[in-house]
Amino acid sequence: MSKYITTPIYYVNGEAHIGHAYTTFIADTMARYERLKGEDTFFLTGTDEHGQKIEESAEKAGKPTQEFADEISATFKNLWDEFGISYDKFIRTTDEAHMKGVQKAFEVMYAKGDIYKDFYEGHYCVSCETFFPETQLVDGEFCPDCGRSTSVVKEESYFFKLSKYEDRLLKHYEENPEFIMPKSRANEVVNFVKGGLRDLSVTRTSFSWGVKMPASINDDKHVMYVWLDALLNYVTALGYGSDEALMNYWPADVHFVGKDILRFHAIYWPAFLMSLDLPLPKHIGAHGWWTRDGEKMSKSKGNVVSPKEVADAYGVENLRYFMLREVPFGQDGDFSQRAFIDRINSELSNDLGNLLNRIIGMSGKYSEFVIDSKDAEKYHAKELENMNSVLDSLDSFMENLQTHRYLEELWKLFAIGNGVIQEYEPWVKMKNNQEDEALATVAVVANILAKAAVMLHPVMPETTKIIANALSFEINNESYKELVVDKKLLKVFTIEKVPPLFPRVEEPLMTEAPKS
Ligand code: ME8
Repeated sequence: MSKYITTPIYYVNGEAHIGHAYTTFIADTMARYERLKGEDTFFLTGTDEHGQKIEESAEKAGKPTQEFADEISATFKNLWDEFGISYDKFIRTTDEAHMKGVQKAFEVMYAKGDIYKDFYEGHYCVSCETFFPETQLVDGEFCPDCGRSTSVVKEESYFFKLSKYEDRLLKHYEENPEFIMPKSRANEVVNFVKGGLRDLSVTRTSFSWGVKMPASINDDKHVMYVWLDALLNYVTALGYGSDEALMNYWPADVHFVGKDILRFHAIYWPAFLMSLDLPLPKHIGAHGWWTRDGEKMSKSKGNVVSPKEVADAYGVENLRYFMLREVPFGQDGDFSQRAFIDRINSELSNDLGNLLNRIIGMSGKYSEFVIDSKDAEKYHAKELENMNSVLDSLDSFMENLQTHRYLEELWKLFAIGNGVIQEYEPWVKMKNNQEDEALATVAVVANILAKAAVMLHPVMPETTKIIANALSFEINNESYKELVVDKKLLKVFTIEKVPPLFPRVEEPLMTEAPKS
């Protein structure tokens, strides 16, 4: 079976911030997790480059729009490369193949009678790239989503018959209760649809920075609405409308998105797919919003957290761990250096780092860095059983996108490991001529650490590689099967010394955000 995992494609009107990094980290973790399990996985990310917002941002920057888009798109791609994000494709909506695919989709919908020409009169929020009827505005003027002032739009437009799909959408939500994850977010979508869907304006005539109309329709003054263009990236990336080469990955398993764009993914996107006679994605995973020290991040406040700055100061893998551990998927989260430092010191440094150091220390002292698991079962059947039940529980947390529960549960392994050492005191046993018992304890703990490293790998890929090297094994699908699925132990292995992986952090390593 294959798996297909996506992030939103990010607008190129500014550089990445911590919220973009969060979505990308979760998606990357999920993709790595599926690969570890041996699934043939395709992971897509990229940039969303058309629309009025980008055109205006480029103008403000005094640059030709394409050049501006090229530059910002590259900052995203470079950042993900620097962070080791394991995407299989980085799509740009200005790619020729993508634009061809969008035109093809438009033609298919048009031929089906799902697109018709009319006249749009209403309001438009450039920042959200969204149309709003007057009845939805706040104080008759402001965007109900972002609060910014909207502009009046009166123009000829092609419309997509969204209203036609109302019943089918409702039926789909009902029959697929896990379509929207977490389930708690489904209500807002269902209520929105039940409130009645208006047909969606899918072209614009008042600016030109968008995908051109298909030649067959011959109506040059229109360009495609940016959300129609953008959503289609999930299939054009697989070759829809061009070579179709990767369409076997469709439908997507999870589209990861922030809650701000759930409506587009859970309403418009499935309706477009129904019109195109393509299967619907299995899950839309909508996560919550990150604030900084309890405040909304914004450029004007100057409190936007730059993921690069955090990663430079604290390490990108510590950041991945923190973000995925800190918030239940779907809920809002707060970035504070205090909370981050606490998790580094207590969970990474104390629970995990110390355990590794103890194994290195004890194996060096007692057995010249060679570990033999021959007596592990004999002396530690109970701990091994506890360890196995933790390992068995992990999969469902990850498959339900509950990364915080996954990590919380995984950390029980370190508690078991540290607990065994404390209880059995191998240093006492060594003195009392109970060497076999002492070495069995060290072997059990080393094995616990090995299995934990395998399961932590999707979250902290490089760090766990170092742990695996220290225990003389490699993390891959084979070791996953052997150690996690078949519950085997590493038999005889040597320990390689490594410097401490998680030095304690005493003081914040970045300047604090300006307080408002
Ligand atoms: O919406 N907290 O792009 P975008 C959590 N191009 N997540 C955040 C965040 C925050 N404070 N800020 C941003 C778009 N995000 C469209 C998407 S998809 C076909 C088109 C993340 O650059 C979150 O994933 O505004 C959110 O959905 C996304 O960035 C919005 O990125």
